[in-house]
Amino acid sequence: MNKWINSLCVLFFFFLLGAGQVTADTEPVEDLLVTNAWVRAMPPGSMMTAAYANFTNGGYSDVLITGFSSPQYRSVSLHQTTVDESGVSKMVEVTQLQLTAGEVMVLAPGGKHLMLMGAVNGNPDNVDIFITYGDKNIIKVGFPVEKR
Ligand SMILES: [Cu+2]
Repeated sequence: MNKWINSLCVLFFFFLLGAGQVTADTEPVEDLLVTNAWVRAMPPGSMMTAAYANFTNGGYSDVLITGFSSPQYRSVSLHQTTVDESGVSKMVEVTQLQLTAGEVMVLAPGGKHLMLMGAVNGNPDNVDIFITYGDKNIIKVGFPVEKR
């Protein structure tokens, strides 16, 4: 039921996006859209996991994402997984994420991800993540925990 409602919301957002593009002189409805959000399910007792999503700039100007937080994890930071010359995989923190108008940034396993560290109260079924962007805008996005 919840998933069904989520899909409806996503469809509705894309409808709004499309409508915005037809009448370019109106204000954008949403400048930051978060879709396909999920958190990797971890074994009981794990203190950390990773979150993934697509970030879409549905507005007409650049969007700068500057911060992430969650009441369920002590630390939420954006990481980029890279592989160095010797084939060793490592993660580097990305402090800001700039999205140009219309850009879609995909966070996926093996690339960019949100690192959730320090589970406050065990492994949740759903993680609320607050995203700060632009001029002190904050949106709350629910990330379902999934075994993938
Ligand atoms: Cu990481």
